[in-house]
Amino acid sequence: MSEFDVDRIREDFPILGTKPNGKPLVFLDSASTSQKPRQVIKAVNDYYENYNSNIHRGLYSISMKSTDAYIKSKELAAKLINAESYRNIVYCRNTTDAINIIALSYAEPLIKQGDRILITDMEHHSNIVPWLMLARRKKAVLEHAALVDKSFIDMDDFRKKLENKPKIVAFTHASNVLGTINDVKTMTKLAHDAGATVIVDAAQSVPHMPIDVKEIDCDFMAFSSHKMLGPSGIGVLYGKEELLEETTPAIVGSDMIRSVTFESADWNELPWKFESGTPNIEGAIGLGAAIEYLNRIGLGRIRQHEMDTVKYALKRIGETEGMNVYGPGSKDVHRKGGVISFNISGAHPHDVSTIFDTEGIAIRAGHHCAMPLVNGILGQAAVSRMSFYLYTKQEEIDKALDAVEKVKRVLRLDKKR
Ligand code: C6P
Repeated sequence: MSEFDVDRIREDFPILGTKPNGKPLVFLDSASTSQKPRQVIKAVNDYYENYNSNIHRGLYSISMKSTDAYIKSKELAAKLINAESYRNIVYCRNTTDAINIIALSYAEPLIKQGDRILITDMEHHSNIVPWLMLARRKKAVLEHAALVDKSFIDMDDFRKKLENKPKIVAFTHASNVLGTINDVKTMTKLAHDAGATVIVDAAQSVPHMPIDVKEIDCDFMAFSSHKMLGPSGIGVLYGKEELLEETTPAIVGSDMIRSVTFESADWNELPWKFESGTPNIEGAIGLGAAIEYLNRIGLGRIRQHEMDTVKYALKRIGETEGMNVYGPGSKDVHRKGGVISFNISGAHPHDVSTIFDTEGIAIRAGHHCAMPLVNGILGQAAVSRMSFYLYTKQEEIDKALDAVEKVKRVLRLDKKR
C-alpha cells in the first residue's frame, strides 16, 4: 500500500491553498464541516453543466442519467456502511433531520405515556431535542446515562437504566466535544437485550473510520454528507428494512406516493417513501463523489492518520503550560477521534478563537451544540476545539500551539498567573 501522503491529498482541496487573513489557511474545524476536494466540486458542476434535470420523472436521457447518478450515490452510501442495499438508505438533509425523521415517524406511534427513552450525557443537541420533544408530547420519560472520568459512558449506569426497559435507546458513536469513540456494538447488544430499538448518531464516525452496520446491528443510523467531504444539505438515514417498511412517513407528498385519490394514499417502495418532494440531487451526486474519494484513500488509513495526529497534538499540548484538555487522553487514543477540546487558563474561548484567526487558524469555540455536556458535565461556559481530518498536517498543530503562546501574550496571561 502506498504511503499516506498528506501533501498529495491536500493538493485536491483548493481551499487549503488560500490565505484568508494573508496567512495560509489552517483549517482545524472539520468536526463542524469538512473541506471539499476538487473531485466533489467537479461532480456537482458536471451535473449542473451537463445533465441538470429532475429524477424519476423524465423519460428523457438527461433525467435518466440524473436518476442513475442518484441511485449510484445511494449504492455507494450503502456499501460504505455495509448496508444490505440502497433500499436501506434514505436521503434527507443532515444528521439532525435523520434523527427527527425517526422520532416523528417510527418512534411517534411507538412511545406511550410513561415509556422511557434512553440517551447519554455526551449527546449533541440533535440527539437530545427530538427525544425531549417526543417525551414531552407523549408524557414519556427521557433518561440519560452518566459518564465516567468526564470522558466515557458509564456502562454500569447504562446497564442500570436499561433495566427500566426503554423503548428507544439513542447514542452517539463519537462525541463531537470529547472525541470519545463509544463501543456501539456492545451498547446495541445490551439495548436489544432490553427490548429497545437502537439509533446511532454517526455524524462524527462515518467520515473518519470504517463502519459496518451489520456488525453493529443498530436499527437506525444517521450521518451527514458535509462532514465527509460532500456537499451540505444532504444526510443519510440508514434503517433496517423491516423497520423502514413498517414505518409510516411523517412528511408526505410528491414522489413518495404510489397512488393517491381524494380518499386515500399509499406509499412508494423503499427508500423513496421517506423522500417527499424533489431531493437534493446535486448533493447526492457530490456525496457519491465524496464516498468514492474516501474509498480511494481508505477509511482505515484515515483513522490511523487521525490517531497519529491526535497523539502528536496531545503530546505537544502536554508540553504547553496552562492548557486543559477535555475527553480521553494519550493512553486512550484508540478510543478517541480527531477532536481535541481545550481551554487556556484565564482566556475566554471566543478570544482564543479570534486570536487564532489572526494567524489564519480556524477552530471552533462555544458549547458545540452539546450544552448538557459542556455546561453541565464539564462545568464550562464554552470550550475551544481543534478537529482534524485526512488533510491535517502535524505542522498545523505546531502553528496552533504557537497561537496558544500568542493568546497568552496578547491577553497577558503570564503576568496574571
Ligand atoms: N456537530 C460540530 O461542530 P448536522 O448539523 O445535522 O449535520 O449534524 C448534527 C450533529 C449531530 N451529532 C453530532 C455528534 C454532531 O457532531 C453533529 C454536528 C457540528 O460539532 C455542528 S454543531
